[in-house]
Amino acid sequence: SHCMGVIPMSLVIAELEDSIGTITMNHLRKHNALNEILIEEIIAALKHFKKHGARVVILRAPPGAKIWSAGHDVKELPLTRRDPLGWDDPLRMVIRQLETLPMPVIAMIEGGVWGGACEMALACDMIVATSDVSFAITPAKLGVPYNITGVLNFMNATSRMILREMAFTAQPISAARAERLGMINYVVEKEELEQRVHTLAQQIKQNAPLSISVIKEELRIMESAHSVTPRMFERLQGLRRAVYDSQDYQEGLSAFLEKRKPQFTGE
Ligand code: YXS
Repeated sequence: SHCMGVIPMSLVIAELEDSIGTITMNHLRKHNALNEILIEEIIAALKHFKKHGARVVILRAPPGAKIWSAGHDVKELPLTRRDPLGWDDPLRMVIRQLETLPMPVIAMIEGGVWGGACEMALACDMIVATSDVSFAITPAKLGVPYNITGVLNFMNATSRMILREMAFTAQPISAARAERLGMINYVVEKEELEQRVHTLAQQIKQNAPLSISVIKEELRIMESAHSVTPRMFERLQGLRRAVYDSQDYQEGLSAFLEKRKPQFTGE
């Protein structure tokens, strides 16, 4: 459709033009931390684009952003005795929306990508990043027991040794290294970013949307085809509960909020 439309929102700018939907995460004061409102608006934009026949979606921050997204809003994580990443957590919801959207989503990245935002970027269908970008998997830094679907999403994005290095050190890796590892499609200089993403979007747009959507859904189903028995699942959930009930989990969150280094004791 040729409808040009900007949907009025507060933390996100959503535009649909010539069958390309663009979502700009625009909550700069909080470095686009993935809070409930920002996620709701991203999901609303994705649904609007699907309804209006967009062929491809671009997910970005404003041009020149220093942080693409600081990840889950730490202030929205439960302090204890509740799963920090349960089924209805906003981060889980937006990742499921991105994965089940019938059209491809290109993550157009400038600035740092942290924690849950790293999983959100990897839940997109392609990633184009500028050379300043870094990706960090941060649960171990905060004492968060990541959830099993999230870990599977990371597993589908990189190799055994790299995922363990990123998860256990919680250190960012550069876009150049991520590209060498095949985690992202392109690293480009800032001035090339718009053009490179636009070229990909145009190439996708001229192909058959029904074919693309069924291939995307086949990939999603096959990537998640792992036989985990109820017994195995419940054992992992029990292990996760012990972590989010731990002192270390509370220490991780408090240290972040108090802007100090955490002292983890293993309790
Ligand atoms: O001091 P004020 O109150 O203005 O707030 C500061 C930060 O606390 C806040 N902020 C956040 N608030 C909630 N959730 C966040 N993820 C978050 N990140 C930042 O924004 C204000 C400005 O931040 P500041 O002063 O640190 O800015 P900066 O330019 O010095 O540093 C930017 C960052 C992004 C490098 C730095 O803010 C940072 O390291 N943020 C946390 C990145 C991170 O570890 N994210 C993971 C969040 S937890 C998550 O995603 C999952 C649960 S998990 O960890 O399991 O993957």
